[in-house]
Order: sequence, then structure tokens, then C-alpha cells
Amino acid sequence: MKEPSRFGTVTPEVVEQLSAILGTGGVSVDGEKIAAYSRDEVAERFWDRPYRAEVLVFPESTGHAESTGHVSEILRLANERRIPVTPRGAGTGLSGGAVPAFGGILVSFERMNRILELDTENLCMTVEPGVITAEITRAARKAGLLYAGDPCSGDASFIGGNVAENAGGNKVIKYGPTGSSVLALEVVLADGSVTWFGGKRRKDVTGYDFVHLMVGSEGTLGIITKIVLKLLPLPAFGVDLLIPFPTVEAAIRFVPRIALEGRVTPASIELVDHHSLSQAEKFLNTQLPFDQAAAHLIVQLEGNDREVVADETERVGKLALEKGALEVFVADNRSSRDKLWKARKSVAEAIMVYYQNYAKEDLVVPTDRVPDLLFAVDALCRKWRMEAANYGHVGDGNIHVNLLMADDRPHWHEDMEQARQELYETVRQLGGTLSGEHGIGLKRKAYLPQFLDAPQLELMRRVKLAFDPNGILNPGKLVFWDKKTEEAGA
Ligand code: 2HG
Ligand code: ZN
Repeated sequence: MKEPSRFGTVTPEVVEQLSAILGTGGVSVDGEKIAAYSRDEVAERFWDRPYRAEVLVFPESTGHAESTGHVSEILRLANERRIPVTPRGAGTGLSGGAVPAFGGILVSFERMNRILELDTENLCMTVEPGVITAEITRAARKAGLLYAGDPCSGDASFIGGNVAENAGGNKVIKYGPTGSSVLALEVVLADGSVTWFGGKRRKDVTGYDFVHLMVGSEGTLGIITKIVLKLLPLPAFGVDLLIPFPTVEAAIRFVPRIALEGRVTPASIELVDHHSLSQAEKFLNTQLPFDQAAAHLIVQLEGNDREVVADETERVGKLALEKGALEVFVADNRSSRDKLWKARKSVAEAIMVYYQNYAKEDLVVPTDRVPDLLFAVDALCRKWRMEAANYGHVGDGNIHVNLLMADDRPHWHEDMEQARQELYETVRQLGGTLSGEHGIGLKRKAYLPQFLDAPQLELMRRVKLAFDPNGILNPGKLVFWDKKTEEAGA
């Protein structure tokens, strides 16, 4: 990535100006601190070099709820001086979206962390981007309401990052990804001006749908400073079914039967294959039933009528056994449900602990092609002497294929790149796409032209230019600034 010449640098004078905006406590040039904040969950060894911001800033909400505080002033300064600005949430991202590819100013939202309003009349909540996702869930629940976003990293991730990447998670089949819960956004544009997209409204065709253009735009179009989230009534009853299968294919083939024959829409249908489960079990020092099975499905059912939920549980359970499940375990109390989900949500972290060289993928294919994808992954692993852990949101056709190397071969990175390239080609042929919920970021950008055609890449460039004429907002991510960077894959 070698295109930094169009950017200004962070001089001591710029640091002084930033300190005048934020106070000295809001600005850091400490090398160690900058290094710690200049990364996300993608291992640094994945990059060809370490990426570092030049200065780290911590905007705060300055007083009353309508103030965008510091962000507007930071952007005005950065835009005048052509300094890159990278927004950062909690650093739980899996695509390098918050990694400052061209140095510049790294904006941490950890001090903009207030829940501003819980509006029970309009069933919505207004929050700042630095609120931890699980706090939103808890605050809604206290009022008998549901915030439906449920990324696996929800205990740590910030809502701003969830919106910027359009995080998915475990309840997408029923409620959609983060974007489906976003009603409105306050956005600071590249020149520091402030606008609201959307409002506390369930319908809106007054102009382009900028709310959902912003969602998933990875900080490349504007910086989000407030978010209005849709809430729903909290379902009164919930049950999780843990269903082991003798083969991964049998588990996957069962998924569409739940809707078609069972006439049920679960809140979640998750897949955990044997290798994934054993990593989580080792990590948590725990054991789930039938853990020698090739795959487990977790099916979550919920509703307001106990009898209806019990009836659906019965139907899905019976159907599963008819379709070859080894057993059906029903978790209907807090501790058994928590144990199940803890195991599911720990797979990603466990893999990072036990493997040094890995690639975490976020592939999506039409649901009926998931078995083909996994056959191809098997073949790929044999060819490249790798292992795979396959798990994730099978109800959405979104599988986290994790390519793992048990050895520490010297050219691991080259092998991994080749394997990823081949994997992506298979995904493309299956009618799938590159990322369902983790985003493109730095990690997948070079592969975008495999999935988006030239007119679309050009359109993205023009949209970017309209929002951010100087290209200062999270440069290096999602959009090829010009034909030259596209050809260089940067
Ligand atoms: C999950 O579903 C997360 O567990 C992380 O999206 C997936 O790291 C991964 O592979
Ligand atoms: Zn996921």
C-alpha cells in the first residue's frame, strides 16, 4: 500500500490544534498506546507491515445531547490539512477496518459512550457510538424490550463499529443484521458539517436511503456520532435446541426443513462442526453432549406463549430425529442456555489461542450451496496441508470457514493467500460473496474486483468522492480511490 503522498502529516502544530479542541487529556502521541489502538482482531502478522496512526484522539460528548462535540472540529481540521482519519470502536473487528492504513488521526470512541434516550413510546433508543452492544441489550431488556442485534463479540464491541460494519451475528434470520435495527444516524461529514439521516420513523422515502448507505460503509463516508435503534417487544419465552448430527451435510440439509416442514422461523440457526466445538471445549474446559458428533446445530425458538414455544420445540425436535439427528437436547433454563451460547461464542477466540497461523473467513453462499462450499474446503485443506474449522450462521448461508495451519511453515502467508484466493473463486462460482458481516476492511480489499464488476467499483468511487472529496475518511478501505490503486489492489 504505497499511495500516501496525497495526504498531509500530523505535525507538532496539528497535535497542538487537536489539543486545543480536545484538551491535552484527549490527545495521545504515546507510541505504545498508539500501537495498541492501531489494530483490531486481525493478527498483526497478517499484514505486510505494522500500520500505525500518528496521533490518537478521544472525543467526548461535550455536554448536551444535541452537541456533536469534538468530532466536527477534528474533521474540519483534518479536511483542511488532508490528514487521514480512521474511526475506531472497541477493536473487535475482523477485517482490519479500524486499522489506520495511512497513519493520520485515529479516533477512539470510548468516551462517547452514553445511552442518551430510551423512548418507550416510539420503541427506540438513542445512543452514542461508544456504547458496548451488550449494554444496549441490557438497557432494552430492563424496559421489557428487545434490541435484536446479537454479534458474538457483543460483550465487548461498540455499537458504532457494529453499524459501520453492519455486524450480523446470531439472530439475523429473524431480525436482520444491525442495519435492520437502525432508524437514524447523526453523521459528521468530511468537512465537519453535521447532518441527520433518517429519524424516529418506521417508514421514510423522502430522498435517498442514506441511513443504509452509511450502515456498512466502514467509516469511509462520514463519522457516526449518534444512532437511533429500533426496539421490539421482548419475547417472554425462549428455548435452545442443541442437535448433534452424524455428518456436517446432514446438519446443513436439515436447516431448510425447519421452515418448510416445521413451519417455524427460529431466531437462530447456528452450525458448529466438530473441530470448532473441540477448540471451544478445550478453551472453556467444558464439555457439551455428543461432542464426538460431526456437527451440532443450535436452534433458538422464542415467543410469548409458552404452549406455542413448547409445540414448536416438539415439532423441530421430532423433525430433526426423522432427518437423521443423533439426539435433541433442549436447553430451557438460564444456565443450560448460557453454557451452550458461551461455547458457541468462544469458538473464534479459542482458535486465536490455539493456532498461530490462520485465516478467519466470513463467506456467504446461497443456503443450498453450503454443502458444496464445505466439500471444496475439505479439498482445499488436503491440497494446502491445512485444517479447517467451519461454524457460524448457517441459517443465513454465512459460514466462518477458518483455515488453520497446525505447523509453522516459513512461507505460511503465501500459502494462506493462495488458499484464500482459491476459496474465494469457489465461493464466487457458487453464487456467494466475500463477507457477510465482518466487512472488507484491509483484509479483503484486494479481492473485491473478484466479486464486484467494473461499473460497480466505479460507482463506489464516485459515491466516495461525493461524500469525501479529499479521501481522508478511513482511506485504504472498501473503495479503490482511483484506477491505479485498484490495479495495485490497495
Ligand atoms: C462468530 O460468529 C464471529 O463467532 C467470529 O463472527 C467468527 O472469528 C470468526 O471466525
Ligand atoms: Zn459471525
